[in-house]
Amino acid sequence: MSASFISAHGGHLVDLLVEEDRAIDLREASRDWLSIDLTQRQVSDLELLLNGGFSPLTSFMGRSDYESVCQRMRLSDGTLWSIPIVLDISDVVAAKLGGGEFLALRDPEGVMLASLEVHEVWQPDRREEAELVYGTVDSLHPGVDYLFNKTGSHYVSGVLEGLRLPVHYDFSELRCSPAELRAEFSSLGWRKVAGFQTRNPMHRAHVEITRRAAVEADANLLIHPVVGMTKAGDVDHFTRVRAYKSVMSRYPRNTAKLGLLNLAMRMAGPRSALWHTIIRKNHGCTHFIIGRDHAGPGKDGDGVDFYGRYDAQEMVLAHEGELGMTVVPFRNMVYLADENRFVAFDAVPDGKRVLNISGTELRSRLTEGRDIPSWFTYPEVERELRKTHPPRSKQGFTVFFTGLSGSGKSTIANAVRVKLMEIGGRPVTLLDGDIVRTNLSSELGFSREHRALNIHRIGFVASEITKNGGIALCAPIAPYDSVRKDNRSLISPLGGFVLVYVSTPLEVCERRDRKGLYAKARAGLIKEFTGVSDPYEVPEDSDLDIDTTGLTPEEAANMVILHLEEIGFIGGKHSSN
Ligand code: PPS
Repeated sequence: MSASFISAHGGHLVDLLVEEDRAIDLREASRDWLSIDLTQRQVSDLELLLNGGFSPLTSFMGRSDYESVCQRMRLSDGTLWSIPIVLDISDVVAAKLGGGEFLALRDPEGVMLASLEVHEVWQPDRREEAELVYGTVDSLHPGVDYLFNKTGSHYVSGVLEGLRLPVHYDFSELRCSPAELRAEFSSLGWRKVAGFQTRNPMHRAHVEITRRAAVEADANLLIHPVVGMTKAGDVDHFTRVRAYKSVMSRYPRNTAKLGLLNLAMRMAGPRSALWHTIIRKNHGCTHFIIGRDHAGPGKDGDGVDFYGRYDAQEMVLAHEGELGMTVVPFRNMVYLADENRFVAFDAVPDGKRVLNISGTELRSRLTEGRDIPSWFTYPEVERELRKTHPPRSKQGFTVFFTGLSGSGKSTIANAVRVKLMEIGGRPVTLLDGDIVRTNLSSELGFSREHRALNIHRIGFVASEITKNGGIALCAPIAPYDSVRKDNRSLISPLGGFVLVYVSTPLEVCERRDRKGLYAKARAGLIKEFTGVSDPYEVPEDSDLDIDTTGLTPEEAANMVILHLEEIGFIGGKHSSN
């Protein structure tokens, strides 16, 4: 089952994929087994276990390896390993396992990827794991958040056999296994290879660092970005990979190779850096480039960085000999404006003008459609970033009107719709309360649960419209604050979300009583009527409040249009109108 591949780069490479006959037997036998559908992170871990990216691991860790890794960064046999690789399961699944059973491990579509003969099931102390591995129990740390909020209560381990590797439909030519990379380096005669890990688009400073690293180490380059789970808010991997492909021509011909790594990052700073180095060794590297704040998760609740800027470098440097890998450390690079070159920040000559653009500044330049200087980003990279990060005037957005029945939501939303259609450039969809209740939620009533479900459905449709660059105008009562907030957090990352509170007072709505519903509600003929016999939670996070008592629909709609202009979603120099 376990083949080996010896090369100049690293040693024994684990291969857990079984022969076809065995795979057929396991698939048949699995009909009687318990199955678990793996999460995205578990699929990534499994892929690297099966293809040897995690050598010398031959399965998800058992309890003694897990505890030893947490406590002393070593497997129980003493081998250096810094991150627990465990298979978490729910208490419901755990309760069905006593040991000796087989588990079928499936991808989210149900395809069986591996079998696990269960040897151990245990309940870890997650708080202790967080303290030891991440050095914190602060849930603002994405690794801790995952451990506390998205991890099953038990871990399971045993003998792992791989039936097939997870399927990837994107960039398959760039997803090279450790064995493939080692073979390629060997056939190319690359004796020294410096690996570079990133989860960001490569700007000019990254290219400068890697080029210099190659010269310094007298090595070829493996540009090895992570395309598995990275940090929330990162540029999506599709955009990044198109950008990496375009930037490869910036390296001297045949000196650098691009490969993608389906790793689920843990953002554990120094411990992650050590892990990343071992993984790169398995992929045929002899050197590993480590810059500032490697695998850093940002700041904690007190605004302090979780790890020191160069902790990761120091950690790996301290274990270089044992790892059999050479670290190529880099300090933070800055641009010397008058000399058109990059230098380490601590090597800037006195009095020289230094330029730098932070990630936040870059995002705001993209959002506002402002220039990105070519000293910072190569034009081919900028082009790719702009495709998926258009300026606000080209992004989709949702205007979510909320307010009592008869407050004027539908009237304003309709007037805004017409005005936006007149401006043109983006498709507009009106999701009015009544329209939705007829077409999407016809089976729902007005209980708390049904109203929440109705608003979540509207939010889902609006999120799809927003994601695809359209405009969604929603006009339900949406009486509950938490449900409105769910929609904001669903939609905001995909484009704009503007909450308009149509604050027309109940007396005015009741006086208008266009549909005669208030009269019926007062007479007890309609139950759970908002404002009369059911609550309306006034929003405290509205972006715009409109009381239609003394306004014409035209005036109210104009307020919305002006607000959209003010925040950049209509107009602007990159707008098509
Ligand atoms: S909710 O709470 O957001 O799910 O409500 P919504 O989907 O906007 O539906 C409100 C419209 O349904 C009519 N209607 C009622 N409203 C409130 N409470 C009760 N019990 C009720 N029964 C029927 C009413 O016409 C609302 O339409 P608008 O356009 O808001 O007047």
